[in-house]
Amino acid sequence: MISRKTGSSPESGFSSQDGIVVKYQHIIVSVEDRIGILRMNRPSVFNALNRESMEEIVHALEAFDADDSIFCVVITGSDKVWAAGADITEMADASAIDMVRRNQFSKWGRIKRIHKPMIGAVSGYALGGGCELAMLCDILIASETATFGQPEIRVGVIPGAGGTQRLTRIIGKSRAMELVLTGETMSADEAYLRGLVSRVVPVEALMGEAMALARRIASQPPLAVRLAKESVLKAYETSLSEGLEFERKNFCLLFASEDQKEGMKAFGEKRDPRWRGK
Ligand code: CO8
Repeated sequence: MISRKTGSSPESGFSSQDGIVVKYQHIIVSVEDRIGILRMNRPSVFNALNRESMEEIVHALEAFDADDSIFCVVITGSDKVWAAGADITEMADASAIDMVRRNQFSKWGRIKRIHKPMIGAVSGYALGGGCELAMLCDILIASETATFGQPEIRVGVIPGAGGTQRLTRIIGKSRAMELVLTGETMSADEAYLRGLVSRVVPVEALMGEAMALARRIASQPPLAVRLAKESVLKAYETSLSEGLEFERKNFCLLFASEDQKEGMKAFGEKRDPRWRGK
């Protein structure tokens, strides 16, 4: 169980069901209106993602995913920065073998397996690993100050957690190539025009917009939300005919749910459906 929000201040601890409290150092988690909120919080280094913070992020997301009372997740940073990339100081002296043995990439793979919808509310810098983390979210909302980029080339490497693949699929080869080869950044407006984010809002409206969207998703039938997310993500990983087959099977599967019966019955009775997640 994620510790519940009391009053208006978020909590930074994680309580397991047997009462053990795990304190997070680099993130703040809270729960509000059935939405799990994860805020990256390493301000002194622009939320640079070191191994500990990645451990915490994955731990919190998996805990949200396992908690039946949580229906949607919002990930955010501060007004100034989402995350300025992997922690360069932690990697600077590493050998290739160190990097292989650290096996950090398995954490990123675990984020991809989260079933609940993840909305990224991005303000300020989303660079390198920060941009890659943003692209693991299902929906991105940006503030007007959001800046996206893969500047790894400027520190002698290339993106390592999906940047060359996901950015290219989202914004197209030519512009992705420019960003990856020059390390230059893209504004929030450009990110919107190229389909990386679904809307751009003033900084002060960012969390309100993300939470309102999360609430709208949380009010939908959870099984259908889960299979809809899986089906949309499949579009990135497979051929059209395999994706259509996958979608069709998920569509048929939902006819085994009580929520499908309730949803269609409520439509006929001209009333709001009561979802049970079954
Ligand atoms: N790692 C470590 N520290 C960082 C990072 C980072 N990525 N980014 C910023 N910081 C630190 C700075 O060192 C500085 O610390 P201090 O005050 O102690 O000197 C503090 O944050 C503030 O930074 P700046 O003084 O540079 O602030 P500016 O406003 O001048 O600039 C920038 C902000 C533009 C964000 C600038 O800090 C910057 O360019 N940062 C690096 C961006 C970058 O190159 N990111 C890519 C990193 S490599 C990567 O992400 C690879 C991912 C691979 C997957 C991960 C698997 C391991």
